[in-house]
Amino acid sequence: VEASIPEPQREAWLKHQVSGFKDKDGFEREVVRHVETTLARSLFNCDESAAYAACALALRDRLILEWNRTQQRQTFADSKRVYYLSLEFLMGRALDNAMLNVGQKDLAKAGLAELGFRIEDVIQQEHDAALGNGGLGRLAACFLDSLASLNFPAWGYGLRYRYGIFKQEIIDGYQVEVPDYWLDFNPWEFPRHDVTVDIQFYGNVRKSTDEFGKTVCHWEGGEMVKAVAYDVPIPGYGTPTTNNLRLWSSKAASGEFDFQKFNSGDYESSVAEQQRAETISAVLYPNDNLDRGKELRLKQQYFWVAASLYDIVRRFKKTKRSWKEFPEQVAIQLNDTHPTLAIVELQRILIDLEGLEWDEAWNIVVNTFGYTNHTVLPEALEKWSVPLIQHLLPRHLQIIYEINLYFLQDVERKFPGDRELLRDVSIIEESQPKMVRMAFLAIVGSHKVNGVAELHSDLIKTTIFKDFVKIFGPDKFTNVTNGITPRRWLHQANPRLSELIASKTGDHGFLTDLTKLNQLEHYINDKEFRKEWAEIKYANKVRLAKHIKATTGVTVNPSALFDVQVKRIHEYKRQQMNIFGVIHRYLTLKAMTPEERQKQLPRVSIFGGKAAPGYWMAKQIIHLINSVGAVVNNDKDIGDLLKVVFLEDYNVSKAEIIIPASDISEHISTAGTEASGTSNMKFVLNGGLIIGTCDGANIEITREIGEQNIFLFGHLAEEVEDLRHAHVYEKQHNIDPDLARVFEEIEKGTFGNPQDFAGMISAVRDHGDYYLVSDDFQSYVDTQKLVDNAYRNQEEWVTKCIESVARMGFFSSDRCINEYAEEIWNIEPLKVEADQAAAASS
Ligand code: 475
Repeated sequence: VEASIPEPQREAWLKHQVSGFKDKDGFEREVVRHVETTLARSLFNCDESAAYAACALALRDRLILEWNRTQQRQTFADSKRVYYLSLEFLMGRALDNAMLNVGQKDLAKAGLAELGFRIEDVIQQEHDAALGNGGLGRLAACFLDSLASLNFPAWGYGLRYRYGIFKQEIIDGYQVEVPDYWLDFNPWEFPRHDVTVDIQFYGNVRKSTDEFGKTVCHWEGGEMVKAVAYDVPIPGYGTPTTNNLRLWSSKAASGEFDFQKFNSGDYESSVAEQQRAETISAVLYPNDNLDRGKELRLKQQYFWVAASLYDIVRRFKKTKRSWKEFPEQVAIQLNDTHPTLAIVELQRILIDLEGLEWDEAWNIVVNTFGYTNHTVLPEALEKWSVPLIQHLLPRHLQIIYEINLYFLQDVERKFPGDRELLRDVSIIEESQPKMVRMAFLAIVGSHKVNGVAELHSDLIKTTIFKDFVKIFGPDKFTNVTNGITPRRWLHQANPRLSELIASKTGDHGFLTDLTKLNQLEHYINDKEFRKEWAEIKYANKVRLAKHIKATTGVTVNPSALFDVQVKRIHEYKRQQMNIFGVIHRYLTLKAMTPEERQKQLPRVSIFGGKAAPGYWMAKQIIHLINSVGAVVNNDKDIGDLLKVVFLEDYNVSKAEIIIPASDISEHISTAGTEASGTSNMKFVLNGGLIIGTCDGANIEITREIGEQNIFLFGHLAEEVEDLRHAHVYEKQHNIDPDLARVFEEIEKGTFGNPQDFAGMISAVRDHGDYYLVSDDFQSYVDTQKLVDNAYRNQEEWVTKCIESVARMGFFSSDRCINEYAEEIWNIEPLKVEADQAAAASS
């Protein structure tokens, strides 16, 4: 590295090398310097937000140094890199995470205290980076943390949305969406105005013949948009490795605006053109598990994919290797089908621009890509209309047709004469208009396809992708069960629990090898330990109760059982079943004598989550929850026995407060619909239990922690099809008396205008009950009674919680990333010298 500085200047450069703060004093000096110079504020005018800014800048300076070194080290080592392509990275806040990962939080806490600030208040000033919808986006963020912590040479590639997921306000019980303009002050990103890529759209394809008589395609004309790179450092935990997340922002291609128009006096329309270009990266589409097929979304996808591939190819070319070595140097993982055009784009680069033969190019492509599926819901499977792709990306459409042709020829060879099979697996759906099935394209263009939990990986092999298993064989399909980073979801969100665990296991080693949690099994009967454990849970509940009071005005008793369901609002996740269950509980309590009521266990039902702005039913569910809360929370007969709250604007930083405070959390999707779930893992890791269906990762969690430690209920995935069939064709609905009673009460107007909730009821009673609420309601209610009874025995409850945490080691995203690395990417960590690692953690 040093040798790269020219001799005459080397001494000067090395003499002034920046080193970052070393101790508390140095940290304070940096904070004060940033307040006075970078922020241009006087010291007596430094409020918490300025303190946050200065603290972030001081930390950032340290990160940058390790980040630069990591990039140099990785370039020098010249080993294989993995690129994680995701349209979503739900990062949350960065400061706390950065301080913990570089091991400077204690020092910063002491330093800030001397300057007159509480570190908790300073941390709270940061705006969440909310560039994602839910599970898929948060998984990408956990993966970045693990990739860096495990020293993998890895880059994330995404879009730099000007607006993240909308902020949710609850007004009169209804969701209102407010734009999330989050870039006002973002110290964690570095614009690279020198790293830009011109991206082409529209135009047409011209054919020519080269000197050897070979046909060459030229994509010409159309529009150009510029992609500008913004880099975000991703620090690993306890290691100097600091990886890069590169986010692309769109700009008009030729300078600031069109000078020709400017000169001809048409200033307004040249500004308009600039704005049109910037629109591409302006907003994150707010749909979770839903594909709406909007043209701008396709533009986003190609813009991001083309810029990323250009960057990856440029980096590869610097190594001067031959193309056939590309898959030995580069692994690209597709986070769902959103980046599937990358397959087509790489093929285009290789055959049109680099002059490779089709077969050679295609081999390289397939060996480079891996595809992860995250959902089996039919409405979420991406399809793009052929005319739209033809218009926007004419050359890509030709290549897609050619990929399909060779693929179908291969199928025909393996299964001669099977016309039905050809139709079923064709990448082109013969509909009106024709559609490109992106999942099929992703499978054909990748060497591995994975699901995200065992059940889900089995389901994709036997349902939506079964024909492809027949064609490619079972080995192309695999499972990598999701995981979560214990750094954010234990150490950061629940510092007291992390310290308690460290005090028993000897150190914080469980944060990098989560299986070490199993040592806790030795302390299950340790009185002192159990007492502290329960105290920590209680303190976390007090903290949440304060948040509930401050944000909703509702007073809740921290000794009550906290029952939490926080996740995107979706019919398949069945928040409607939860609130019907709450109504049932309310009616049961109302029917009791005061003496009977005295014996009941107090419960707080906590909901949170966003509804997609266009998802009418999800919005109705939010409204019902709030309406039930308004009645129940003000009913003198009920008092503390039942409270119902809906927490506004659920996001990553709120999750960090809510999850550690849960006693029981709900993961109650219709069996076979939730691919994995990851919050289920977070709740158990924080000493909460689960009520749930046999779905997604719930099944593997049960296997790990033991059946005695989870409350499972409801029908199984294999029963779902028959039940649905019976609803529709045999008009069979088993609305049991309890559920009927709930509907009756809603229809009586107890919770406001019954018209407002008619859709929710009729979906279950009259329209086939697709999500099987009627089938599972009774066993759900019965199982909630078991939860009550179990919670009454606090000794046993605590035993269940400790035992569960001790057995959660499997669900670290580190395990998960190691599986991807071995089975899909064929990549190894880049060893960091021991002294460097020690320096980073000191
Ligand atoms: C699953 N989002 C969780 C999580 O694997 C799983 C799809 C299409 C368009 C927009 N957003 C999506 C998802 O499909 C998604 O978030 N899937 C989730 O992925 C991580 O744990 O069960 O629902």
